Amino acid sequence: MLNIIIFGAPGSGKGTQSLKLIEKYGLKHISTGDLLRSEIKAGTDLGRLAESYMSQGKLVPDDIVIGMIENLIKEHPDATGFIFDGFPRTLAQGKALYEVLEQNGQDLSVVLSLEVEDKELVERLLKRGEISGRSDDNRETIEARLQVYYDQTAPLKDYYQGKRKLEKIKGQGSIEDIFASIERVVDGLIE
Ligand code: B4P
Repeated sequence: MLNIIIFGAPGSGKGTQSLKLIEKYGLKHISTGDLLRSEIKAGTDLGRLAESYMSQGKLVPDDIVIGMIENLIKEHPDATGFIFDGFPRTLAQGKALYEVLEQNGQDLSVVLSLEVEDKELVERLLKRGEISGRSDDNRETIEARLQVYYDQTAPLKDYYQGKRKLEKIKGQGSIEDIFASIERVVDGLIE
């Protein structure tokens, strides 16, 4: 069973590399960003609440996101493993994930941390904003998201380093070269 967290700042390529991981290793992809965006699109109460945070670059409250993840893990008892993309983003989420995996008889395999300089993150997200139509891909919100990342999410790196689960991956360069670095780590876990 492979349970992988793909970790990094906004725009670091978590979604991009997750797609390649699914293709190669056949894991169940759980992207909290995608889940929240589909709630917004469906016009649910949860979606309206999420949008009020996301459009300002803030994190959606922990209890909402943790509840979504718990349900998904329980709904897929036969999965060969999960890729957690964009989750956890706070220490509380990290601790909740450990508990829910444990309750389901599973463990965390690795945290792949995509390391990208701020300047490139901003450039990528502004470029994505030209085509994505995402309300959070504009300069002001991108800067707020980066600040939230350093304040609330980056401390998780120390948490996972302490658990000897953190693997830093150079997240700049071609998508293929970055994935090759990821493959080396993941293949090493399987062998
Ligand atoms: P997410 O949907 O997780 O999005 P992200 O951090 O912006 O993007 P990601 O890192 O996946 O970047 P991508 O591969 O697309 O979060 C959005 C919001 O949802 C958050 O701000 C928050 O409000 C909310 N949310 C989500 N999860 C939450 C949680 N757990 N708790 C609370 N709130 C939560 O790459 C970005 C761009 O770069 C793309 O255009 C891509 O094509 C390009 N790119 C990728 N790799 C590249 C490379 N190597 N070179 C050049 N460009 C590259």
